[in-house]
Amino acid sequence: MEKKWWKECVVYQIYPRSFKDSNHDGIGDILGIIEKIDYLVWLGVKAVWLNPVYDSPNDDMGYDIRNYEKIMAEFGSMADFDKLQCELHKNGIKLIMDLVVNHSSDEHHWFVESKKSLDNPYRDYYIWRKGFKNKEPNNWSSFFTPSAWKYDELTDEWFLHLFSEKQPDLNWENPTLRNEIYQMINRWFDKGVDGFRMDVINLIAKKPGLPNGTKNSSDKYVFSDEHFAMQPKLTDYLTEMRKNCFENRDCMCVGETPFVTTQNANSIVDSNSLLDMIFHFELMDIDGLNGKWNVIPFDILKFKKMMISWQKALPWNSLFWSNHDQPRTVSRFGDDSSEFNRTQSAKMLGVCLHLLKGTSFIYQGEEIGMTNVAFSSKSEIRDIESIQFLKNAENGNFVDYAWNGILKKGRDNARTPMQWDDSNQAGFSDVTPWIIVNPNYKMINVASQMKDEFSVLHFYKKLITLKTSSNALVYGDFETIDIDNPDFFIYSRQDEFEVYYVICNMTKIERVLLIKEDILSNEIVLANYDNKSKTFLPFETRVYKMIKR
Ligand code: TEU
Ligand code: CA
Repeated sequence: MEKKWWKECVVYQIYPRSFKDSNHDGIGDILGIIEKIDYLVWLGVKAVWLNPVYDSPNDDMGYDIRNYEKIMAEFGSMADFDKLQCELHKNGIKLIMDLVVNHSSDEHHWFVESKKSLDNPYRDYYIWRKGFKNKEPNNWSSFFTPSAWKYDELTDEWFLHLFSEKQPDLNWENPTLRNEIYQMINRWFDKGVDGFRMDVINLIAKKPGLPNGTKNSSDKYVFSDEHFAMQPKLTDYLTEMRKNCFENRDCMCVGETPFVTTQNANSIVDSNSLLDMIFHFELMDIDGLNGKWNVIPFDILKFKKMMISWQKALPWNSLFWSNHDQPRTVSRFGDDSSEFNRTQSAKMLGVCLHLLKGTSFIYQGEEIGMTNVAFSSKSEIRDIESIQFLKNAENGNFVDYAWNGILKKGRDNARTPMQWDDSNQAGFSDVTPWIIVNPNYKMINVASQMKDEFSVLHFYKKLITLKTSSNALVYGDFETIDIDNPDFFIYSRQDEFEVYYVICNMTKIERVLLIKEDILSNEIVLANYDNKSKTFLPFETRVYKMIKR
């Protein structure tokens, strides 16, 4: 297997708005990130992915970009950015930027122009259509709103937006637009960034003719990913982008790709090497039935089979439990009902996922086991997806259901400030922040865990060191053991010199391990209990190492 720096590092995801506020306005910023570089170095991460830091009216917290080459004023200046990049590089940390090119903000000058007239040179940068019998051009619904179309009176046409009304989709069929995007990407590379996480990149090609969706076609609006995800044209665009931007650069590109499957992932990653790796959504969708809000219990066997199928399907995977769009890992997949279970399950989950084969992404706060937030009213919610969902719920009379869903799955769970210490506002800021601090910050924070060698934080540091210092854990083969065991996830990673055995009791109950392999006589290199017996305690995990002779 080809060696690459991005296979050998753990990536730390920073949501800048909620990481550290340096200038007392309650909003995290770039200078705040710089203050915390020592922490990143201590933790052992070798790359940082920043959520969008570009100029934006923040309808969708930076995923609606007004200017791709200007820094959001609340976050600082381009000089601050340059300083951050320089400081990170000095400390051996790569910088991965977010690339949001399925859509822009409606305040981007391209769209401001595009709206002006049918013959404006920028008209074709976006997807405009005549109405169908005075209604939307088709029945597509969007991620955030009932219809994916918005009417514009001036030219009597509608524009497509797969996300909010302030996020019009860019028209990738237009070669001039594509070229502008490639040049913009190259200017960021010329500044020195090391790669991109590409937002919903598999949605950029839409099916020609934009046909009506057919799922539940009795509904007025239909979610029609069959017409906008993984379309044939996508590989053409990615091939062109790779040629123009990524080829001959030592960079990393990871595509965020909803709806991708183990069957079709190979068309955009791997042999065609269009993308280095992808974020698929199968793990994120595992506890939802027909959509994220209908929450069903986490099924361990289903989880194992799914992870194994991805390990087998692709030579290289991305590994993540959470991100800025998802609830907190320990609340969702572990157990946050007691301090003991929170700590043990957070450690077990860390081992269980991050020692698989692939590049690990750790979302800020995961390393201290931050939890979901007990929001108490609508006024505390900031996320456009949750706000729109509540609005629909009010109209449709299902507010209790919606609120329950938001507490469990809402994106704001991941967006409350990083909990640095037990001082006011968790050491994030000294004024009231843009979103509430999780009230549990006095108990769960970086400072207290730094002092406790048995904390989740110290465990994560060891886990990161273990993973990144072992060839077998980076490049080694993956095999499962006792695949049908409903309680344990057991696998091995090995190269020609070493074998690692990873054993996780994924349940909150003591379990006896019955397997024919003799694993337990090997050396333990990482564990969350001091225990060597066959009886695994609640959420117990052990990593064994065997030297081959
Ligand atoms: O997310 C894409 C995406 O598929 C999400 O909308 C996801 O389905 C949703 O968050 C689950 O609730 C990316 C960004 O990560 C997200 O923050 C943006 O809102 C979205 O794209 C639009 O840019
Ligand atoms: Ca600030």
